[in-house]
Amino acid sequence: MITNTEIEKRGNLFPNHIVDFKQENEKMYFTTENGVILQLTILRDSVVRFRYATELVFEPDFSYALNEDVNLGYNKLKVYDEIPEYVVTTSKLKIYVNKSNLKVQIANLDDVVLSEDELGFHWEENFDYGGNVVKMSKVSHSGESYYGMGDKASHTNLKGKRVNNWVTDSYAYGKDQEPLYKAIPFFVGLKESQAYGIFFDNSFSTYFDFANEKRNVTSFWADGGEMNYYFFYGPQMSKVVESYTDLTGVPELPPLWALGFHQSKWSYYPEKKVREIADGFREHKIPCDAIYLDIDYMEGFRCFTWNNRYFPNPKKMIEEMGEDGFKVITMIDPGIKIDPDYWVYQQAMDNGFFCRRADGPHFKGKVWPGECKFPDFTNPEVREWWAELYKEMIAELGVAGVWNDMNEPAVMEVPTKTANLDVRHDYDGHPCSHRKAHNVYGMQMVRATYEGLKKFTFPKRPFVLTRAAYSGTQRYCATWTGDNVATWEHLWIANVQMQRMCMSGYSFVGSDIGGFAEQPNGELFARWIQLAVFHPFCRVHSSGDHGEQEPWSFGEEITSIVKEFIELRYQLLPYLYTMFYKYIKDGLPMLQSLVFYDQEDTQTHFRTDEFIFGEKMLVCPVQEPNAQGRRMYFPKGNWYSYWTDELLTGNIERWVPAEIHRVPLFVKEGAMIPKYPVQQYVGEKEITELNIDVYFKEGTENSEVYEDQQDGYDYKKGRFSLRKFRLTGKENELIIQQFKDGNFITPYEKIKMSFHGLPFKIGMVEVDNEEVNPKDIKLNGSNSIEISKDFTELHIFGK
Ligand code: NBV
Repeated sequence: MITNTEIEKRGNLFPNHIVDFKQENEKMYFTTENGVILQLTILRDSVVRFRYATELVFEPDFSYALNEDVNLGYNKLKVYDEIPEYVVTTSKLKIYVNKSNLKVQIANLDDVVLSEDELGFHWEENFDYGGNVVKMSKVSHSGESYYGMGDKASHTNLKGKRVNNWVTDSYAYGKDQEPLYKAIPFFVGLKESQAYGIFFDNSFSTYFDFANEKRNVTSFWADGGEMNYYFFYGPQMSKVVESYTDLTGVPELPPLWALGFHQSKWSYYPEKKVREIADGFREHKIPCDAIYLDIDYMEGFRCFTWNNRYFPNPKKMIEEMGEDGFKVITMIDPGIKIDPDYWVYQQAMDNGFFCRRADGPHFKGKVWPGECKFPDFTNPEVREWWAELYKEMIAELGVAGVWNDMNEPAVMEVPTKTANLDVRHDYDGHPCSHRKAHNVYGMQMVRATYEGLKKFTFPKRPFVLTRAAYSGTQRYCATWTGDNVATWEHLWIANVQMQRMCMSGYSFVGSDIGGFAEQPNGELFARWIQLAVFHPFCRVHSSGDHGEQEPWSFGEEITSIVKEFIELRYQLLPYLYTMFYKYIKDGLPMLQSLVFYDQEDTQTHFRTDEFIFGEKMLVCPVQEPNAQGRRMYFPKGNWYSYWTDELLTGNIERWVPAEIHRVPLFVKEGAMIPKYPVQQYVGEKEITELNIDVYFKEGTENSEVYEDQQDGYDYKKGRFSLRKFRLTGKENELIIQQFKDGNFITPYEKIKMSFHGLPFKIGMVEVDNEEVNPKDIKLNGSNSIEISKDFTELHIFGK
């Protein structure tokens, strides 16, 4: 890795004084005497784009990261020509552009500086490849913190770290190892309680140095392309992440089964084995919705083929699995075996779909099938062809989802682990080398896969999973964190990676539960399950060469613990689904690091372990062996123990018990947590009653429950049901108001409310202002009642 100092020594170039200013609506151009142009675009009052050209020329404006439906528009834009700077103001920000050196300072309306150029934009000409190494350095203040950046296996707060974004097959990676599988060049900065974000939209290898090399400098740079970054202002972290997520997009709702439990291994084959695993789940009564087929289902690792000896009749097997409530997910890799008799290879050859080297020959690389060629997924025609290849697998055989592996692309037996840098790509009509296309290659592959699945699973929703990702990939698919290891340290890593990905706009994420490489013991496996049932994507996967990793592989005690937690996940499905709905509606991350939950509390700035699941549950995994409990921090608010209903105050660190069958799990006071009965798979049972756990609070709290048909697209036409609850607790009363939206008729008629922490015994109950005879409303003991689902106000009075 090149260091800052090395680069500086090699001759940096800097903008000099501004000689021209021009404004075209939301775009402003500041031109310096030595040919640098800063194009400043106001996207929203709190979202500003900075783009720099050298030699007076901008590259064509194109990015794979951006969402087409981004919200644009601002309330106010004024530019003042002052000395010594231009001042651009919106209704949220003041941007100062220095006339003598083009340095930028961004402040809020109270003139609190949020981001300040240190050296600012500078560059170095790249003699090997042409173009520039483009760089930006900003002042870093003591007490300033940094979060986000995708899948980095480091402390959630990146202060003091340097990271590199170059998507890499990182088998058995370690803590702090760089680079990893994803390139998400977006961070959230937190300075004196003010949050801002920076997204450096540049697909070349990018580097971020968070006050690592110099204590007071944070810098980022790229091996090529443009200095092109977006600045987002909070002041709340949630606002920053929402704005970034809006810019780069969200997925559509997944089918509900995709939020169930999934079981995978490299590899389950032949068919008999797959059936055996499926039967194992049903025999143990452990819920499971999907079973994965890894590369061995293919014929000689040829994508879109089946090994007939292992799977003589995939359609029949998939059908039968379907009758038992299982979906089958298959793997597809990017490498296409060089085999003149193989139709996929022939088609790609005939159409010129494979990537070429600089001088013309095809790029070849060794992967599982042996020598392979690689489709250029940055060519839209190739993506269309690739999408069509899924027709048989999905529409005819009934495969429900696909995982794209090795799409960095990973290449074996070469030190770089990937394609040669001179490999050419179409880049959607902006031809370039692999230096620029590498980080988006996997993203474009999985985009094509998604298009295919969307078409062929219709009218159902697609499910796609990727290993490699660049910003924006969240629009197409879920992702997993690659080849981790069955160690306690990796349990810690999984926890921070999930929080970090969620903070980086990518919520549909999970780890290989139990670890991919090596073998977990029962305790580690159980602890990992206790964490991962709270991750948006929940799948056990392992390399399989070290033994079994099914939920029942570790003896009776562990099996029953694992079963209990997977059951809990199934109970919480409506809560998880509502989280997902909020993620795509508002860009709200499904998991929140404590700093995200309460940035005002400096105690949260360096916490890694605890996180908020959805908006109402606090989880803190146990990350070491033989623990009877652990210390954890409770953020602001009051929290009920999920296990005992004990009410604990926040803003304090304390020891909590957590024997092997318990994970520290707490519910926010005032929360209403919806639950379904345990099912062996999504759709097994008709939901005849919605259960809501109501956690008493003196004061007011809002909760929501989103439901729809759990699959298909009717929800987009208004066929969804959104229940918004407002709970108000008083000394001797509890009022729950319901506001409904959407016209989906939920299958159940009743809602059963179970009350936790009620400070009084239920006396009189009024529904919609009418006193109800307790017999009619079915008072179940003293702490739960059943009422008709469409009430607008439930009023409970103490005795
Ligand atoms: O296809 C085999 C594995 C897969 O199980 C794993 O999940 C991927 O991350 N794949 C990597 C290739 C082999 C890795 C050693």
